[in-house]
Amino acid sequence: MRFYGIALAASAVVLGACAGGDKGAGDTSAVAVDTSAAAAPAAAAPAAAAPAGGTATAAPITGKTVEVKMIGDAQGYRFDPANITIKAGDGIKFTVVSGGPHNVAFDPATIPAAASAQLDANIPEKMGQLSSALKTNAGESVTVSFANIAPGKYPFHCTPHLALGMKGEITVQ
Ligand SMILES: [Cu+2]
Repeated sequence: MRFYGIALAASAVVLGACAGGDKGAGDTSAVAVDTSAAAAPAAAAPAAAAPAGGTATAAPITGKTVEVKMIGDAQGYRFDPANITIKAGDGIKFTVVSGGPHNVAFDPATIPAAASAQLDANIPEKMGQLSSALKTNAGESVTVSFANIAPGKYPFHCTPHLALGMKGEITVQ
C-alpha cells in the first residue's frame, strides 16, 4: 500500500514536470478536467471512434453563464428557474442546493437529431446519452455549454426526479 502510494506520487510528479507546460495555461477548472482526463484515455479513445454519440467534440462557452438551482425540499423537486432563455454560446451552471442526487438530462426523443451529438458532447461527466452524471452534495454542479447549438427549445429534466416534475425548458435564441 505505502509503496504503491509513493510510486504513484512519484510518477505524478514526473508527469507534472513534463506536462506542466501545456497544462498550466487553462487551469480554472483543472481539477475536474484532470481527474477525468487521467481516467478517460483508455476508455474514451475507442468510445470516441464508436458510432453511438456522433463525432462532435465539446464546444466551450463563449458567452455568459446562467445559474440554475437544483432543489428538493418540502415544496417539491425543481429547477429554479425552470425556464431559461439564452443565446447560442452561453452556458448554464446547474448547482445542487438540496434534495440530491440530481442531474441534467435531455430526452433524445425531444432533441433535434442535428443538435443531439453536439449537445451530448457539451455535457461533462455523463452517465448516458444526453444525460449528466448525478450530483448529490450541495454546491456540486453541472455546467452545460450551448455553444454550437442551434436556436430552438430544449426540454430537460432531472432523471431521479422526473416523475416528481423536476424539469424545465431551455430556449436557445
Ligand atoms: Cu433531481
